[in-house]
Amino acid sequence: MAYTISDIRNLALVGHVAAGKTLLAEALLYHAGATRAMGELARGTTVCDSDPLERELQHSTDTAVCHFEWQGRRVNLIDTPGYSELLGRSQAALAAVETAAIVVDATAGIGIATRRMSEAAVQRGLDRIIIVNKIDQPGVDLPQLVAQLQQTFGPECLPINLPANQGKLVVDCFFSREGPATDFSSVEQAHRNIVEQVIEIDADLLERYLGGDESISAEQLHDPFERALREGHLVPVCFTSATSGAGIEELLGLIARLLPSPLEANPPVFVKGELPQVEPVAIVPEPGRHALAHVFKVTIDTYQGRVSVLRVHQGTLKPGMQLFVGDQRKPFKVSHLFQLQGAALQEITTAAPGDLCALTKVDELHIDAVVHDSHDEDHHHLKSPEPVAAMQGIAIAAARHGDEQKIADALHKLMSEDPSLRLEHVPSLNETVLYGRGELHLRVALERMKRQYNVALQTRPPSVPYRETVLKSAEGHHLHKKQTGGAGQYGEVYLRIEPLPRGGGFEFVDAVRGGTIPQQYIPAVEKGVRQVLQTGAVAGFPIQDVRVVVYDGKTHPVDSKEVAFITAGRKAFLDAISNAQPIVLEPIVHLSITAPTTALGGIAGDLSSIRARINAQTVQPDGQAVISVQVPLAELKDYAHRLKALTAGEGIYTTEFSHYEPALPRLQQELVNAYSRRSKEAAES
Ligand SMILES: Nc1nc2c(ncn2[C@@H]2O[C@H](COP(=O)(O)OP(=O)(O)OP(=O)(O)O)[C@@H](O)[C@H]2O)c(=O)[nH]1
Ligand SMILES: [Mg+2]
Repeated sequence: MAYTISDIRNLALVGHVAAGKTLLAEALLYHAGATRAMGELARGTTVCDSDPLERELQHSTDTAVCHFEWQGRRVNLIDTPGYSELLGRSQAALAAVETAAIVVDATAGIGIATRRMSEAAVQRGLDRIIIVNKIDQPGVDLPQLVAQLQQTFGPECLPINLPANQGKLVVDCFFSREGPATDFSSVEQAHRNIVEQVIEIDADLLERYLGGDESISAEQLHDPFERALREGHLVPVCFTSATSGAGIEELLGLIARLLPSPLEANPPVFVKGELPQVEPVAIVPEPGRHALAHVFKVTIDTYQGRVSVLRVHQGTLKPGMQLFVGDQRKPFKVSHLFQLQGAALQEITTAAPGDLCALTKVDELHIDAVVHDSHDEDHHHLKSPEPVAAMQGIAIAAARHGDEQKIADALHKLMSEDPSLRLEHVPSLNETVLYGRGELHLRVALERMKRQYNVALQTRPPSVPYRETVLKSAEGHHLHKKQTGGAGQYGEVYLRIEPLPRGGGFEFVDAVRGGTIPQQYIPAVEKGVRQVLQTGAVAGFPIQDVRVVVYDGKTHPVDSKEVAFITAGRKAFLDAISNAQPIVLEPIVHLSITAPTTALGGIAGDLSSIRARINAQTVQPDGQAVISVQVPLAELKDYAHRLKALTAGEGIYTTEFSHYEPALPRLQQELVNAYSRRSKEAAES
C-alpha cells in the first residue's frame, strides 16, 4: 500500500507486566489481515515475543516492532516489556511514536508500570489512550476500574466505547449517540461525557453546543479531538479482549479514525548543542529536506549482527546514501533498508518522515543516536527524560581464562542495546560490576551474554569499597640492608605519617635536609609508600586521607640503589601506620526512596535496623512519599529485594556516594581478621 505521512499511525503498547500487550498486538495484526493465524505465547509463535528467552519466561524482554494496514492507514505498533526492571527499553520506544497506548489488565487493575509509563508519555508530550484488556474474564468490575483510572490519571479518562453482554462485545459511544444496553453507563451518557470533554477545548463549538445545536458531526469533532489528545485534555478509554477478539475491530477503527498522524501530534523536542548549552531546533517532517532519524532500539541478532531501529523525523532514507552518526566526521553507507515484522526483516526502498525502519551491521549506532545526511544537523539530540537508575549490582569475571576481551566486547554490545545497564570498574578491588534495574534485568542481560556471545561468566555480589586511614601522627623507620654475598642493597628511611581531613586524599612531602637521602632516591621512597597505599596495611583496602613526610635517612656509596629505597620506603611506611592507630573506613551513601505513603511505616522500620539516618521526608502531589537518608553502603546489599517486599514492587531507590566514616569496631575487627587469614593462606600456598 502506498501511503503518505498523514496516513501513518505510530503507537507503543505499554503497561504492567502480563496485561496482554503482546497478545493484543497479535490480535490486531491478525484482525487487520497482516498474519494468517493468531500466534500463541506458550508456543513462542507470536510476532512480538519471538525470542527463545521470552518464550521461556513467558514475558517480553525487549521491544518489538510490527506493522499492519487498516482503512487506508499504515499502523506501526511497538510492543514493550512490562516488567518494571525492563522499562528502560520500553521508555526508549516512546521516542518513536505519537501515541502511548496504555494497556490495563481488567482483572489485576492499575500497576506500577502503568503509572510510570503514563508519566513517561506525558513527559514526552505524547497522546495517550487507555486499553482495558481481558474484559472476557468473569467477575471483572469495569465501572470500578474506570473510576480508579480517573482517580489515578485524572477525570479526563473517558470511555470511547463500552463493553456489553458481559464483555462479549464492545459498543462505540463516540460516533454513536445511542446504542444497546452496556455493562455500565448508557451509550447516551457516555457519548455526552466524551463529546463535552472534546468540545470544551474549542470555544466556537462549545458555544454552539451550549446553545442546543444538535448538528455537530463527528467530522467536526476530529480537530478538537486531536487537540484534546495533544494537550492531555482527553485520554480515551477503550475495552478489548485479545483472546476473544471483542473490541479489537473497534480499537482498529479508533486507531484509523481518531489517533494522530505524525503531523497532528506534539512534535518531538530536538535540541542542538551539548549540555548545558542546548537550544531547541525545529525538525520538519517533510520528505524533501535533509534526512534525520533517531535510533530507539538496538538488538544484536545472531544472523544479522547489529540491528538498529530508527524513527525517521525529517527527509528520506534510501539505500546507497551516506549518513553521519551524531557529530562524527566519517559517514557510513546505507546498504539495505528494512521494515520489521517482529524479528523478521523485510527489505524496503525508502523511509520517509514518520516511518520506522531498520539498518543492519552499522556498529557505530547505539540507542539515542541521531543519524543525518548533512553536517548542518551535527550535535542534534532528541531531548530525553532522565534515565532510570540502575541500582542492583553484580560483580562479574571471566570464568575461562583468556575470555576477558570477548567479555568486554560482549558487554559493550549489551550496553548499546540497553543504556539502562551500567558498568563500573573498581580498580582498588580489581572488580567489574554490572548494574541493572533489578535481578530480572541482570538475569536477562547475563543470559544474553551466555546465549548470544557464548561467554562464561562468574558472578557474585559486589564487594564494598572499604578504605583505610590513621587517626594520629606517628614516626616510622626502616633500614633495608643486604650485604651478604654478591651485590648489596642498602637504604634507610625515616618518615612521619599525619592524618588529613576526610576527603584529603594523599600527600607526599620531601623534607630531607642535607642529602641524607640523595634526590635521585626520593621517587623510589615514594614508590614504596604508594605500594602500601594501594594494597592497604591492616585490612587490605587502599589507604586515604594521609600525609607522608620523609625527613631523614642514610645511604651507602656502593650498595644504595633504587630497589633498596623502595623497600625501605614501604617498610618505614608500614611501621609508621602501625603506630598511628590505623582504622577501616566505610562508604556512606545518600539513599533516596520513592514509594506509596502506605508503605512508609514498613520502610522506616526497616531503615532503623540498618543504621540509616533520616534527612528528609516529603509527600509529592501524586501521593508518593520521598525519603532521603544516609546509610552505610554495606547495609544495602539486598536492599532491592527488601524494598520490593515492603512496597509490593512499587518502591524505587537511588544511591549516590556521600562520604567515608570509620566503620564500627566489630566490623573493623572482622575485616582485619579476614585480611590476616587471607594473607596467611597466601603465604602458605
Ligand atoms: N483471558 C484473557 N487472557 C489474556 C488476554 N490477553 C492476554 N491474556 C493472557 O495474559 C497473559 C499475558 O499476556 P501477554 O500478552 O504476554 O502480556 P504482556 O502485557 O505482553 O506481558 P509482558 O510482556 O510481560 O509485559 C497470557 O497468559 C495471555 O494469554 C485477554 O484478553 N483475556
Ligand atoms: Mg509482552
